[in-house]
Amino acid sequence: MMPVRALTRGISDRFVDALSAVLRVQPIDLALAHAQHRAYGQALAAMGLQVTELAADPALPDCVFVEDTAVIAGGVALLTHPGAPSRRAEPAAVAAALAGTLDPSAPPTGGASARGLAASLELVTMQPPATLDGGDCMVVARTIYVGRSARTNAAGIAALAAVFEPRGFTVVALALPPGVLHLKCVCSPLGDGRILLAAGSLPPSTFGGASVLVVPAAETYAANVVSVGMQVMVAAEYPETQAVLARAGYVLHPVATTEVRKADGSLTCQSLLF
Ligand code: CIR
Repeated sequence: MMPVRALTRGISDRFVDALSAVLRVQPIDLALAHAQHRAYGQALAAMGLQVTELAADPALPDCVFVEDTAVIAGGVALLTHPGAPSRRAEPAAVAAALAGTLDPSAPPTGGASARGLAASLELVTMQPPATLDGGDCMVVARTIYVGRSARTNAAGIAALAAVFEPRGFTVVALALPPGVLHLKCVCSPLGDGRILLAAGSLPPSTFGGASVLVVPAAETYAANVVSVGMQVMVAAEYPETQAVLARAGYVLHPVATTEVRKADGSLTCQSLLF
């Protein structure tokens, strides 16, 4: 189903302290990060999504990366237990925002599960020792690919399967190439069922019969795009990827990513679509 809403979260005042494995030659420019994040929200709106932005939490440097806090598919939002200890307080605000649509007249469902009204989302909360980052999950039709990573453990994958397999999804766990933070650092779903994949990262056959569009290895970062139908938000700094997508008929929304990249972030990680 095509997403109609996007949830984002502002940039923390402490964004400069965000986790990062990349060597920051240039420090994060906080003002530029804010400007790029505004452009990100505008691009989501231009793609036809109704955008809700949660306030940033100054105590949570990585809070802009909301994708990692939930996996949403088939009318269910699984709130994650993020792999990085410093990020474990992030899902609470996202859960509250999604639950803010609760129908007060609906009977309580009890436990960690509740049914939202406006977004029709059922909320389920992952429990430790499971850990999982949403950036490791890629939903393509009724399949959820999930990367085994430093952030997503076997119990997290089992919890994902326990929630989504009874609801008709197949969960496929994948080994990631060395040094890759999240599955969606090397691939992302396009809005028409195709997959965008960085050359040399995972074999295209990983995705069964799905049609795969390949980004040159030199532009691996740009394999992470946000898609709604034929609309694609793409990192502005990658012309070859943009040419590949334009040739394939997609409408492009280039957005600058220089500052989130300094915190190991990219495009999908800044929103939850549903
Ligand atoms: C982290 O290391 O957790 C953040 N600095 C970056 C998270 C990026 N998330 C994503 O790609 N899904």
